[in-house]
Order: sequence, then C-alpha cells, then structure tokens
Amino acid sequence: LLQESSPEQHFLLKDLVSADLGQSHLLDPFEAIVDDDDKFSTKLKAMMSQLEELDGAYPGGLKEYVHKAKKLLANSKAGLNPLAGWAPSVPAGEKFELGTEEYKSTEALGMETLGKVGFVLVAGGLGERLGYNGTKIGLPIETTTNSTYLQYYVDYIKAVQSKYAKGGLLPLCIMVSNDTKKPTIRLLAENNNFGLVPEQLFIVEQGAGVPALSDNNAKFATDSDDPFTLSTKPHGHGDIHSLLYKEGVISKWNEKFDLDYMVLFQDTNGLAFHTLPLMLGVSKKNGFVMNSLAVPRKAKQAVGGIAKLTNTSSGAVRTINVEYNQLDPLLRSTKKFQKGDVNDASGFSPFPGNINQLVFQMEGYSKVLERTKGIMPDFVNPKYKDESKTVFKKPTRLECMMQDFPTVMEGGETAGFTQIGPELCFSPVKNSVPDGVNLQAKGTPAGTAATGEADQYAATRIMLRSIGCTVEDAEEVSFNGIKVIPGPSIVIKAKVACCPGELKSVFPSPEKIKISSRSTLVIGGTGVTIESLDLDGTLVVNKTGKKIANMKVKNDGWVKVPVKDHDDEKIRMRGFVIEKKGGSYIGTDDSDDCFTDTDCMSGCIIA
Ligand code: GDU
Repeated sequence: LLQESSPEQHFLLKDLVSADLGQSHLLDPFEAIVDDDDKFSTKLKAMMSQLEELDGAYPGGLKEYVHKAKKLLANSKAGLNPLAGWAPSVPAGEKFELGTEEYKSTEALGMETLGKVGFVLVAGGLGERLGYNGTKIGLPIETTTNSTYLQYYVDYIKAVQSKYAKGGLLPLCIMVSNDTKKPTIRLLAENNNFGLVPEQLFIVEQGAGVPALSDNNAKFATDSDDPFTLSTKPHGHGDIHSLLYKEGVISKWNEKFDLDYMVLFQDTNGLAFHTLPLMLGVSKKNGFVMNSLAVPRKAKQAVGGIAKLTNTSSGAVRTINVEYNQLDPLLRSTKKFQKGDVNDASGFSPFPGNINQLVFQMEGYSKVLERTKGIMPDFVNPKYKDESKTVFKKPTRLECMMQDFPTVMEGGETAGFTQIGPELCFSPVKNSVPDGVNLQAKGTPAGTAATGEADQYAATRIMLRSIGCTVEDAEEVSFNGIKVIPGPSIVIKAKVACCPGELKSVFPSPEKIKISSRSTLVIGGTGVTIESLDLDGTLVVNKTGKKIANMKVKNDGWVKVPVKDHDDEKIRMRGFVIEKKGGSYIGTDDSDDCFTDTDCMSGCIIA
C-alpha cells in the first residue's frame, strides 16, 4: 500500500491506522480491488490526497482531530455538562424599543461610524434543514423585487459606503465552504460582483471541512456510494476567525481601509442591517470589543442564550452565547435554574437569544486575533438513535462557532449585547415547510421562506409606523400551512433609507402617509421624498430624486396567489407567486417619469 504514497502521506496513514487513532477500516475496501492494479492505485492516491488535505485543514492535523473527537464524544455520551465549573446568571446588557429617545440617540451615535465598518458574511452552511441544494444567499429575500440575499447585502454596503464613507471603500469578506464556493462565485460573476470593485471583495474558503464521524470511537465515515472517499462536513462558522487571520484579511483591512468596526452576519437574515447603527452606538458607548445582537428568546428556540458565566474556581467572568443544545443541561445543573430552559413570567427565557450578528471593534479584535490565531473551541452534537447513546442517527463531526470568541478574550476585553424585538432584526430562512409548520404549532417562529419574506415587509411597516405613518396590516393567510401576515408589502431600498433614523428624510410628513392592507410600495430611487400619499394598490417609485406630494393611488395591485406545486423550488418553498394585476410606476433610474395605471406594466422596468 505504502509504495503508492509520498513520505508525508506514508506517516499520516501509518498514524491513522494505528490502534490509537483507529482508522484501519478505511483500508478494508481495498481488499476487494487488490487484483486490479490501476483501480487500486487511482483509488489509493485519491484517498491519500484527501487525507492529506483534511490533515492540513485542521489545526493540529487529523491526529488532534481524532483525539479531541474521542474525548468530546465520550463526554457527550456520559451526559457531562461541557460548561462544568461555570455558573450561569442573567447578563446585563442594553435593551431597546424602536421609537424611544434612547433608541434614537444610540442609533445617531452609531451612524457617525457607519462609514467605518467592514462586513463579513459567513455563507459556508449546507442548508440541510431548509432542504435546498443551491447557495442560500442566491435565494430571493422577497419576491416583490426579487432581490437575492447577496444582492441585498451588497446594496446595503454600497449605500452605506456612498452615504457615510466619504469616498472610501467598505470591504466585504464572504466565507464559503466546499459546498458553497462554486455557486457563490458563479452568483457574483453573473452579476458583475453586484457593483463591488475587486479591491473591496474578499473570499475565504473553509476548505476541505472535517471528516464525518460514524461512532463514539471517532471512526471516519465514507460516502454511502463510494467507500474510497471520506465523507466530510463543514467545521462550523467558527472557522471565520482563523481564516480572517490565516488569509491575512484583517491585516490587509487594517492597512488599506479606514475601519473602526467589523460586522459578522449570517446567510439568510433579511433583517440583518436595520439595527446595525444601533449596535455600533452600543459598542461605542460601552467600549465593547464584541457586541452580539440579541432578541427576547422563547425557551427551547434554536438560538443560543447569552449568559453571564462565572468560573466557580477562578472567579473569571464571561458574557457569552451558550448554544441551544447546551443551555438546558447547564441550567439544570444549577439550583437557581433547575427547571432548565424554560420561559419565566415574561413568557420568554431569561437569557437573551443570540442571533449571531456580531459587531467587533477592529483594534481590540485584531489584538485578540494576533494572540490566538482565531482558533475557537470545538464541540460535538451527535443525534443518537436511542438512550444507549452508542449509535448515531447520521454521522456527526466536530464543529466550532463564531460566537465563541469571548472564550479567547482576556480581562479588560469586554463583550456585551444589544437587545431588540426580533420583528426588527431577525427572521432567518433555515427550515423546510413541514418543519416550519411544526414549529409554528408550538408557538416558535417558523424560519421558512414565506415567513422570511413576510417579516421583511412587517419590519418596514413597523419602522414606518414608528415615525407616524398610518399603515394597515392584512389579515393572516396560510401558504402551504405556514401562517403569515402577507402585507402590505413595502420595500425601501437601502440607498433610499438604510435604517429607521433615515426614514424621516423620505417621509418628512409621516402623518400624511396612508397605506392600505392590500398595498405594495417599492421605493428604489435615491433621494425620493414622499410628502403625502394615500396608497391602495401598488406604487413603484424608482425615479432618482423624485418628489411626491398629494398623491392618491388606487389600482388592482399585486396579489399573492397560493401555489401548491411549482417547477421552481424557490417558489415551491414559499408557497405563493405574486400576480401583478395592476400598478402605478414612477420611472426607472434612467428613464423619464411614467405614471399611468395598469397599461404601463410592459413599458416600465422595475429595477
Ligand atoms: N456556516 C458556515 N460554515 C459552517 C456552518 C455554518 O459558514 O460550517 C454559516 C451558515 O451559512 C450560516 C451561519 O453560519 O450563515 C449559521 O449557520 P446555521 O444557520 O446552521 O446556524 P444555527 O442555526 O445552527 O445557529 C446559529 C447560532 C445560534 C443562533 C442561530 C440564529 O449558532 O446561536 O444565533 O444561528 O440564526
């Protein structure tokens, strides 16, 4: 066997098949092809180079991976609390309500540094729960304008850059994995990087991932249809920190851009940025190196709980996310929270829900990164077949999480959180329709395509009401069993207004704005002002600088029609299509005014 390999591969394989690492089963399938020299040689070379790649991708190599995995799997089987020695308590942090003076002043403080933010999108996840095979950032964020998630994020970055960065560029780094690299690069190429220039776009790759593990002895699993190929999985979003370090992204950013903060955000949260200035204001006021966006958390909801942990021997204190699968055992191990992960009298868990939107102060973050190389602790979360905890439902793997950054922070480097209602900042698209139906039945947010889209519109309605506009709500409807308030559908592009604090300049007399429950309003033209409007139907305003006053619009509007089966998976997963029955359109960025009724449909382009 070993004649086929380089000396490095030779030693790696020798190590792996040893009794200590226990991977000799990987060679079993070769017995069946021992007489076929060509096949034997090709398959062996392929496996060797895969092992070598995996060895290089994991800090400390595969030996370290197996040792850690065996230990963590044994702890998990024994039901040991991974946070033993740390006592949880409810953390202090800043909690806000939209429209209050405190909100406005903190947001205004944050807006002062909005032009000095770098953006990091973690988009290496498989989307297993959603059951979608393409890249999630290529899904529509809403189907009124059909913008994709990536387009939306980039539009926001470009808007903030042109309004606040004083001619400077704001960088975007996207973390991809083996699974998402190709489609992400294709999406960017097909859309000319959505207008970003190459100097501001950075792609880092999680690489080969880590071997999937089929049992408590950390036995590497192979692909079900190919026993010569190891089955691998992404190592978790925590890889972002070591990649930002290893690929030199942070040092380049410090050198080439004028940045005070950096925001890490996930692939499908359509409300990701409404509260960014608010978070920046909180970080600034408190001198936080790390600031997590949080929402009131329903017990057992699949979002981690932010807790204050005090080390019972050293007295060290950390404000940190405790992941949803670890929170219940941690709480049960204490006297005070012995009922585990349950709601308190407020109807919510006492621990704020981490939604993994993280703001880091650049200087503090860079220091921690230099010291630690950004390596996060690993954890394992096997799903067992039964109580004996000896057989897994499917192979598991070691993972790490980006929100574990406080584990490598030291005294004086503080972490905190900013809490606001989820209606303004959190509605991810993670779940398939059947799972979403079950979650809604339990009173938990569905996290499906239909709710993600509905929540987009809802957030904008809430922001408009907060400044004094009159906006009705539609009646609840159900698409494939997922209950949503479908409208009115309001989309205000980031270049028009990128946070609640900017809305007043678009609607200077909000008391003169009325939008009916069946309406659709799209504002895509920079510098549009709407002085007074009575809308009952659809209005699209894409004309740059357009000033609207005394406008009354009534037409048949755009209607969401339920669909059961559809060829397009993106439509199937949301369960409706938008039928454009009638609408009024005011120009595009490069055409003249056009304001007529439904006849205008074919002549007007919606940007
Ligand atoms: N991701 C990667 N690489 C990976 C795994 C995930 O880039 O190896 C990315 C995903 O693409 C996504 C983000 O990381 O953008 C989060 O992944 P998941 O959506 O699978 O995360 P979970 O739902 O398991 O949980 C995370 C946090 C929770 C909570 C929750 C809220 O760990 O505490 O904040 O998101 O959405």
